[in-house]
Amino acid sequence: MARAPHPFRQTRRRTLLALTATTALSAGLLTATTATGNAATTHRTAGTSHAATAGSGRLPSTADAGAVTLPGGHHGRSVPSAIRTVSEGWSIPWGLDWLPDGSALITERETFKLFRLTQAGKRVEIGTVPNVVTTNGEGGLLGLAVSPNWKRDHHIFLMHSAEGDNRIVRMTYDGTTLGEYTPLVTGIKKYNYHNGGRLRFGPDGYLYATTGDAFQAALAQDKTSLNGKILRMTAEGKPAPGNPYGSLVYSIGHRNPQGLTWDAQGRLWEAEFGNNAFDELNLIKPGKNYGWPTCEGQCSTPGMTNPERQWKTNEASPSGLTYADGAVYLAAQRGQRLWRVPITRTGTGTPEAYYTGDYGRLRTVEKVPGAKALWLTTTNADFGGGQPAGSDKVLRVDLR
Ligand SMILES: [Ca+2]
Repeated sequence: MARAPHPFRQTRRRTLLALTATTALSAGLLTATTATGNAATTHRTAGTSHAATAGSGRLPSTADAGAVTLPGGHHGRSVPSAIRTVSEGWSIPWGLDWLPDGSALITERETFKLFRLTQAGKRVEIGTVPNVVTTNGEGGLLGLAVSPNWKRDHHIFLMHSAEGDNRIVRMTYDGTTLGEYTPLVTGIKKYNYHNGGRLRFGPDGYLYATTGDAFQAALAQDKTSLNGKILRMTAEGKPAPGNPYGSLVYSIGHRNPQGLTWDAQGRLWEAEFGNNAFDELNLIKPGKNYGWPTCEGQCSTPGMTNPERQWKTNEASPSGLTYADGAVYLAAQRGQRLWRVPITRTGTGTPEAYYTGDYGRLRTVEKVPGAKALWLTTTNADFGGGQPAGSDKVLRVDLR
């Protein structure tokens, strides 16, 4: 798509928030104009680094004027207002999910360890996940999901690279000890790169997983392959009822997806790494084909579903994705920023970037349960960041 210099200079976001019904019309023009735009401006607010970038990869398919015109004033209005370090001394923290007491379980990709971290920042090492191997790239110990029934079953779910495959396994964690290891889905092809790896329980109670194409792009279009897909399964690793092909496969045509989240309407959003042109934010529907490798970003090939948003890879390269208070947040690695994308009734509003360059590469972002806040992890100790082991952090972002 064309990327001509943008004529609109975005002023402070509060100006946008104060738009009246009358000026909402011009806001619509704003977002329409950004369809051909690029970075508009960068500004800093007191206490918080806040780089606002308008017009990254706006796609002309949805009416995102709704981002500033929805009634009630409750939709998508909070923004990052403060950031602080919760915990230091991490090495590529990757999977993160919450226990009922508000503490988090966190995996480290290359140490294969599982930790528990309280909201107050107390870290306890729980143990090492067995059978994990590094891929000297993007594999290792990846996603983590806590059973929705954890108080009863003490189950946690992990996705990792093993000697011969990538796999999804179940373990027990009773609050103290890591126990029984049960493979649920094996035989997902692995490679140094493109291993996907996010795990998430959906509002329907089923477990979703993202798998990469393992550097074999054609697998993404092969409905019988587990690679380059979003998978949906029962807690036993069986195809969830209603899956489009009667298998684990939920959607196809993905390259290296690592972000999954559901919005307030229960819609599934996904973030994935593009190759060298465009990263994507997709609205996922069962049985749809998201294009890779025929398309990277938006295209007009029949049968392919276009992304809702796309970014140049140096602006994003998104891993984690989470929904909070009317927006999705993408943790960008190469882009070294946190993207906030308003979610509207019909699509997305204009993305804004926060903390650009301030914390290096970002990996995982998760909404803190019961709080208007996010936890955000860095991934500077990976091969892309080149920082020593122990140099990563867990950060807390307050929304206001
Ligand atoms: Ca795509």
